[in-house]
Amino acid sequence: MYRILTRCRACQGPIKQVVSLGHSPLANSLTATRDEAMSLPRFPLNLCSCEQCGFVQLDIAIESRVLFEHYVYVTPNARSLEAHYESLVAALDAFPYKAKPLAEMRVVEMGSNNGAFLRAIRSRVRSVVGIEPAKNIAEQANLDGIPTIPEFFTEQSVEDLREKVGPVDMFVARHCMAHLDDLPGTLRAISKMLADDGIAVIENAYLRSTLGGTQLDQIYHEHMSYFALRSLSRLMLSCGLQVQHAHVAGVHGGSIVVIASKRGGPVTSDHDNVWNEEELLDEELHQFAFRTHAAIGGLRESVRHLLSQGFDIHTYGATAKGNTLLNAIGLSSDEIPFAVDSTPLKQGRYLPGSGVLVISEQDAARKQPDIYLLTAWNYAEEIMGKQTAFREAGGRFLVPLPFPRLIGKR
Ligand code: DWN
Ligand code: ZN
Repeated sequence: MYRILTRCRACQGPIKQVVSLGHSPLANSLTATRDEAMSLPRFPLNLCSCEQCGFVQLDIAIESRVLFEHYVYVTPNARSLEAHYESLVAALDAFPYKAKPLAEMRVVEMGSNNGAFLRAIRSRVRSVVGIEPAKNIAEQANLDGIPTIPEFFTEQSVEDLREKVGPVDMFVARHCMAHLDDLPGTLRAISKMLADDGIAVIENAYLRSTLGGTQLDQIYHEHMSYFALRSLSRLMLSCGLQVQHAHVAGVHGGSIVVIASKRGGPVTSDHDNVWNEEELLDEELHQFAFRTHAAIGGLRESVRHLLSQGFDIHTYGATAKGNTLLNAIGLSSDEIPFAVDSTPLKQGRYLPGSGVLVISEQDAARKQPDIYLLTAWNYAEEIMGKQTAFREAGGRFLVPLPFPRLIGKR
């Protein structure tokens, strides 16, 4: 069901530990009962880096089938995501080294979830197809009109998929490359899916943003790899893909977007800017490890202090990130009874390790706490925007990272 890594998944060099978050259950393994949630198996959560190529990764890989075959994460409706899709499409349109205009491109996205990005780009391109391993979510995407193949995209399945939908002019992988144990195999498969003049677009949480923002909650078992431009470029090159563009977008706390091709060629000035800023990554990792311990201790003390003053605290967002946080701090439903989340698949279920019950935003309106611990901090603007009545009535938000901050007036 899992394997422990002693060597780098990118280059096979030796890996060393950067920081440990102890043992944690799988972040999206929400359960039907509180007892189940409290007795889930826990796995080590150690962030490591490669001594040879600098690639940052966990030293454990849980089997994909266990993590993703029945998935509860559904891309939420959010204005900030819509705005991001728009600017991503604009960046693809402006990318000067592509062989054909967007309007002529056949686009395939792996890990396409409910098809939110494909829906956003559909009117600008020739065709779209999603490939999504979570059968429950792929089925919904199909019903909603986004053609989606319910399969894992792997080196083994690529020939078959190329038959069905290839060759592809633009292959998109957003926030799923971190989820793969066989990253080199998947990158080789992407290269095989592409037409000779096609482009690959990869987006993922950016390591420097994770480190700079002390986003220790980005560390959980689904996130097996943590991406920076230099180490990713090296790996992609060894798999037949040359990076020609990179920029950092604001979504999910800071995400790197790279555009690569099989033929290679000139690189954009944005690429060089990102590249040049990665000089001190080793030192940033070291500082992150140090701040992580302080952040966990600080948040634990802050929450305990608020509880001892008699404030009720619920979390806003039944996020994977939040589950890392609750488990690292050691909080359970004794302290935090409810987590609010808009995803129907999560509602009525219990958070792994903490046993917190997930309720809908409608139910939450009827039992509001004094303070929401904002575990979906990447959607702070829309959530706080939705909750103006709560705030006007004196409710406050506790933003956990990079250090605890209370927002709102008593
Ligand atoms: O990489 C991954 C990222 C992109 O998504 C996955 N491995 C898992 C997942 O991580 P997460 O659960 O930490 O993701 P989010 O995007 O921070 O989740 C936001 C959660 O907040 C969703 O469950 C929906 C919920 N939400 C809400 O209740 N009300 C979101 C919005 C915008 C809202 O208004
Ligand atoms: Zn390596």
